[in-house]
Order: sequence, then structure tokens, then C-alpha cells
Amino acid sequence: MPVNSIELDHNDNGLIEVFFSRDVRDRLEDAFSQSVDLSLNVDHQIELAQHVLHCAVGFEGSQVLSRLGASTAGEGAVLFHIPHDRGVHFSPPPGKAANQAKSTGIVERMMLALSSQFGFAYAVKAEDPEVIGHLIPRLEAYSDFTGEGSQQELSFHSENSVWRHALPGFDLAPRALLLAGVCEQQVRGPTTPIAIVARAVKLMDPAMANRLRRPCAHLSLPFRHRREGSAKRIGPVPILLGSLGREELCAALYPGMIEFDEVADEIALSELAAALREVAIPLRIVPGVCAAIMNGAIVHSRSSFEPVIDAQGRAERWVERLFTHARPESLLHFANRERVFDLRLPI
Ligand SMILES: O=C(O)CCC(=O)C(=O)O
Ligand SMILES: [Fe+2]
Repeated sequence: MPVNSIELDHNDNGLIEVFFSRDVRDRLEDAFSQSVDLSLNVDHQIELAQHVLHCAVGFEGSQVLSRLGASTAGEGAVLFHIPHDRGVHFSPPPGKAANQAKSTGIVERMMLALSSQFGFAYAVKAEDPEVIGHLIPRLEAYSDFTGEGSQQELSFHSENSVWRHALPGFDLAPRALLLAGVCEQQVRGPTTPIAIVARAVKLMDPAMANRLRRPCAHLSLPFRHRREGSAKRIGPVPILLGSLGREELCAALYPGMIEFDEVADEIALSELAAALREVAIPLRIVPGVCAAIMNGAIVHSRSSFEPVIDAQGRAERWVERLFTHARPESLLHFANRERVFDLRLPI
């Protein structure tokens, strides 16, 4: 069995970095090198990838991973240094499958393998057709507030916040998200800062923080989830959840996503936003890293950038994203195929 297959580095800012030994990296790179097709047999591919990872890291390594996944170690922000696909310089052009832009599937299999520690891997149909989504800047989405946009900063947000409240009793928001780099925009590429919400709340006036614990906010559905004839927002709901020192933020702070009835609540949110910027951990999601982020305890953002896109529409930046859920039976109320769920608000 491999000894010291995994090493952890605890940063003062709260981020835990995970390094696999040379031997483990080589084994994973070998075992995961075949190209990937996520249109079929996703359960099986996840089980296989997880088995390979566990065999590579051994029992002690698996223990380390499961503690990170259970959040009993750390504050919910983990950066895995992973083997990755080599020689990939561009994303697939619009409309083309990811596996046409590269011949190996190392990043996807690493994400599938790691996802099991954080829950049940899935995607939301309104955003992604397969369990792993592709965050690629597109010219037609240049000024959108989505993962395909680039001109606008995506301010701090938790993912799919509305789905935490939309069906009372069913938390349909991801427990965690994994973000991994496939290729990188070399010049002036974006950053993906993250922030530990509890650390930010500690910097706030407690009375202001308490305002956000009241049902004070109306949350809009993410842009791509909105449907003709269906509600476009829910609320009022609290946006700061949880006990002192372990707060979670359930909101998206970019324009158009949140409305308050009282101006004082808006001021409280700007105070929180400033505190989040103060504790922010600068990350770049580039080849060789996979960030695992507990959704809510950690919020993430993406800086604005000018995307580099060639004449065929291929971007230099390509990030992959996967959600995990803690209670998949809640998702099973919705139509699904290969772990992609068609979430809908009740009429
Ligand atoms: O592109 C990134 O680095 C993150 C994008 C993001 O937060 C999103 O698509 O929700
Ligand atoms: Fe996001």
C-alpha cells in the first residue's frame, strides 16, 4: 500500500491544499488517460474512477479524502493538485463535444473520482447536458452574468441558491461544487476568488449580520432556469443561515439576483460583500487544479476578463464544473437522464 500517498497543506486563509505523491499521480494519469464519454453509463464510470483513486491512495489516503469530504477537516475549501490532460490549448468550438477537443479524459475522471467524497455527482439540465459542465467563454454570451460570460464580474455567489428554498423541505441546491481547469487563458485570464462566509461574518457588525438572518430577501432564479409562465423569483427568505461561526450564505450578489423590501437590509448585504472581499482567497482554476467548494459555507466569484477566442470560436479558457448533492433522492422527483436533472418550480 502506498505510504504518504497524500499530503495536506493548511493555509492561514483557511484553504487546504492537497498534494498526491509522485507515484499516485503517475498511477492516476495512466489509469485515467482514455477519452471519456459521459452520455452513457455515468454511474459505472463514477464507481470505476472512485475505485481507481482509492486503490491508488490506499486506506490512509482514503481516510484523508473522506474527512475532507465530510468537512470534519477544514472549513470547506479544498484545492486538489491533480494530474491533467496535456497539450490542450483550446476549448471545443461551439456545438462540439468536449472529447473532440482532447484525446484523454484525466480531468473528468479525477473530478468523478473526487466527487464521491462530496456527495452524489449531478448537473442541472438548464445549464449542462452532461454531468460535467463546461465553463467556456462565448462571444454571444459576452455580457451575460453566467459561466459563459466574461465582460461582467460574477460577484460572490453560492450556486443555485434559489433551489435551497424553492420547494419547502427539499434542499435542491448543490452541497458542493468542483471546478477544474482544462486549459488556461495565458494572458489576462480570469481569477475565481472564493471566500469563507463565516470568516467574513466575523468582521461584520453583529446587528447588521442579524438582519440577513431574517426572511428579508427575494431571490431570482438563475438566468438560464427561468421559464415562460413560471415564477421568476422566490421569497422572502433569509440569506444568512446557520449557527454563529459556521454561517452559510445563500444568495448571488451579482446584479438582478436579489431584492430587499428594506434599504437597511441592502446596506447589511453591502457590508457582507465588503467583508467577503477582505477574506477572499485568490484562485485561478487552471490545468492541474481542482477546487472543491462547500456551497454556501464558501462562496465563489469570477473576475471580468477579455476572452481569447480564435477564428473557429475556440476559447483559450476552459474550466469544468460538477455539482454534488447530499440527498439524491430529493433530486429524483425530477425527470433525469445520466445524472442530469430537469429542476422545475411548482406551477
Ligand atoms: O468560471 C469560473 O471560474 C466560475 C464561474 C461560475 O461561478 C459559474 O459559472 O457559476
Ligand atoms: Fe458559480
